[in-house]
Amino acid sequence: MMIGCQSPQIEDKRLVPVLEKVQAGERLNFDEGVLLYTSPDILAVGWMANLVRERKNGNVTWFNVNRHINPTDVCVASCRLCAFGKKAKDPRAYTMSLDQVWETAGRGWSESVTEFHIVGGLHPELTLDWYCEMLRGLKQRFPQVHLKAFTMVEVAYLAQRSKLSVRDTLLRLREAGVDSLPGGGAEIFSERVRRIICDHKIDGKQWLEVARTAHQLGLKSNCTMLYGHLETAEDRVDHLLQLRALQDETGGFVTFIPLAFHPDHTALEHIPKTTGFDDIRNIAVSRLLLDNIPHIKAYWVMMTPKIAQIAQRFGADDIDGTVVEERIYHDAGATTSQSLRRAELLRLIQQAGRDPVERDTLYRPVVRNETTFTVLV
Ligand code: V47
Repeated sequence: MMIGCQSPQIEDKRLVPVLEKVQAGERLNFDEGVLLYTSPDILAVGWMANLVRERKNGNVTWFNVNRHINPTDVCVASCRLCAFGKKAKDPRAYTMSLDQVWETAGRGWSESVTEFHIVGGLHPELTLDWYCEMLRGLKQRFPQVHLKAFTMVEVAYLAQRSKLSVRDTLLRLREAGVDSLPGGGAEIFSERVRRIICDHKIDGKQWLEVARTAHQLGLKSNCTMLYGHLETAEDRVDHLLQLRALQDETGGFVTFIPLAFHPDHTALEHIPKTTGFDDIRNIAVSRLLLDNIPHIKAYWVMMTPKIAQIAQRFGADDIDGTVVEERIYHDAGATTSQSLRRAELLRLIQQAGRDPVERDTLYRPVVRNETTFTVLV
């Protein structure tokens, strides 16, 4: 039977009008978003998300061969949600030298990395010039690797420290080698919640404004939402609809990544961890609400490879990459491994009945022979 002609078993009859809209390709509204978050009928919600996922991405699940680099965990902000950031005088804090950054980058090389994902704390002393030198050094040593670097929060902080506009800061970073921006730091846009979980960070409006400026300069970015802390279903829907509105304007978001809050070693340690049901639901609802963002990523480090695999049937079309070395989630108690080999990613995707396609950061297929890779443009 053709996709789109089928109908799921719907136990929660309130979802019938939503199903009709999804089948007709119509945009869902705020109340429908809240219903999707509160209905116990996860199979119906997942069925709809899978329909949209297959319309947009067919049977493909994307993955990449990447490496995370976190140059420093020193951070002037003390966000309650975070276990990664440390004060400069904390004996556990670290800051890499430029040579250490370049050496770290080279360590994942045997897997022929196509992307470096570079984020870190808001360091009170590292300058924009230092970061630009870091980027230039990476480009010089690894010219074929895409640099996905600096969250909107880091860009805003670097701009403020260097007394430049966000636009000029982004221009400097792009000139030094930034190819696109990762999606972190968005957390949840609700001011009420943001005041509690990350009151030292830029607010939601500023996050969106930095993203808007990046997109206007032609830099693509990802976007995220942190869930599973103090937010309500309404806060989640509001967050997703604000991302959707900006995407209507700029078209600059490539992937959305829902991020489950990991409470260990944070000031919010008393909050229980998210459940598998919640993780799967966030994938599905984001696929349904974000009708204009091409990809939904099930980040295996955060949700475990097992849930990320199941998510491929509930709206996700991406599983992230090899990662190699992850600190932000592991500092907050993640028990997943630090890296997955390419072969393991292939096995996970294939056993979910999907066709794995290796991509570069901007979703161009990567073709490999034994020693090199080619990006199909
Ligand atoms: O920016 C911080 C969040 C983000 C915690 O763009 C926490 O492709 C949960 O943004 N529990 C980092 N989350 C991860 C991230 C990301 C990951 C994979 C791919 C991409 C991409 C982006 O994690 C942070 C913050 O929003 N975070 N602390 C915590 N305790």
